[in-house]
Amino acid sequence: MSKKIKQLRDDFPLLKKNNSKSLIYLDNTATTQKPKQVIDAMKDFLENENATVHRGIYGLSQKATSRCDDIRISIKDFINAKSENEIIFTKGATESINLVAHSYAYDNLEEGDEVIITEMEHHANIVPWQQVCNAKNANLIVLKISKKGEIDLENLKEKCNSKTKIVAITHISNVLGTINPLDQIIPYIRANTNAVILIDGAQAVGHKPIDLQKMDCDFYVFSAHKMYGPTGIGILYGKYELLEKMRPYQHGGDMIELVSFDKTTFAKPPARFEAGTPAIVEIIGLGASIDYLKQLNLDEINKYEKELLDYATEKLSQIKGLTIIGQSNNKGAIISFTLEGIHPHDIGQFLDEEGIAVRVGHHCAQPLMKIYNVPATVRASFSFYNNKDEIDALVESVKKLKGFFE
Ligand code: C6P
Repeated sequence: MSKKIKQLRDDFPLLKKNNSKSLIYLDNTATTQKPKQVIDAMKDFLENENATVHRGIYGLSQKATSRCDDIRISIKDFINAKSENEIIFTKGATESINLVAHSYAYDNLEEGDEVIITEMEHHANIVPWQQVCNAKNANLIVLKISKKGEIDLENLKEKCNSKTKIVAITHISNVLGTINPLDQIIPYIRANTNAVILIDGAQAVGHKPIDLQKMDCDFYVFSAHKMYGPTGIGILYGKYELLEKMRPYQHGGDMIELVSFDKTTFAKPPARFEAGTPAIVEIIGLGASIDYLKQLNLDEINKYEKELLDYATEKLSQIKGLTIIGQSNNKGAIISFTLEGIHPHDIGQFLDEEGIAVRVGHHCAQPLMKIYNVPATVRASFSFYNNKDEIDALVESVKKLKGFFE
């Protein structure tokens, strides 16, 4: 670990707090901790600059408006979108996917059309498509994954055809950790279908550099709270030529051009998709988290998090009866496992008593649990502020628990 990465932990107040035992936080896939820079930016805005946006002629409001406009540009640069008008503020990845399902899919799917997802999707990237397919008599096609937890590319080739209208795939699985080979998948879909492609980036942004012009998807979604920002704010990126043709998701203030009692015309994107007063303080927090990430070297962060993953994989694999679910060669720093004879919830509870926070359960991926024939898993997920000592503590605690059962 470089000195710079090691020092970053000091930016996170919650990790410094010492109750009876210090916290070992290994639930970064659910939500990351927040650096002081994000907390301070939000506090400072509330204390010194709070005002509404897009609605005030007075200086304070204009300043808030221009800060939010600047943050939209900063996000555009961070993910290398073509224009800031392709960046829509939503509540998070879930709302972003629902927005596309409602504003794009309901209008464009016809009976017999097909929407492709994969077996490793989070519920947020299953249920919206399932519901729109039900409503439009379209078919939800689910791509198979291998035992290791990788998308079966042959199956993708078999399933892509002229009926394929939408393909929605996760960038990184929140359970298996698999990083999907989008550099192979997206060009194949482009060459063989006219489908629009949505990538669920909830587990990727903040962990690796994202270049959307290079990736060439149509929609990309993510949540600020998984990238060191606040909850309640996220992003939908959409290619402008698609957004321009989509109808609004919600109606109300700020998304209109002209309103009369007879009819309404709508603003151009992104405003068209941002009805109501936005989550201004959260946007400020997201802006600060992007600034924070921009001063890091994400390639270096990615390498370090992979080092933690490899270390944890090696150590956990040595425990007899422990099975790692998701063994792709290309993984984000997420490790799910089961332990023979001990229910994941009991493991989670024991680890909590040891001061270790992991997630247990189905991780909002019930179909995936069924595929692996497990009721639930224990999931440890790492960030750059974690270290090998914490992994050692996790491993020792799992061994200790196992000892009680022997
Ligand atoms: N996964 C987890 O513990 P929201 O809740 O909208 O911020 O993100 C939804 C979402 C979408 N896609 C993926 C791949 C995700 O991992 C998540 C959130 C959390 O795994 C909470 S269930």
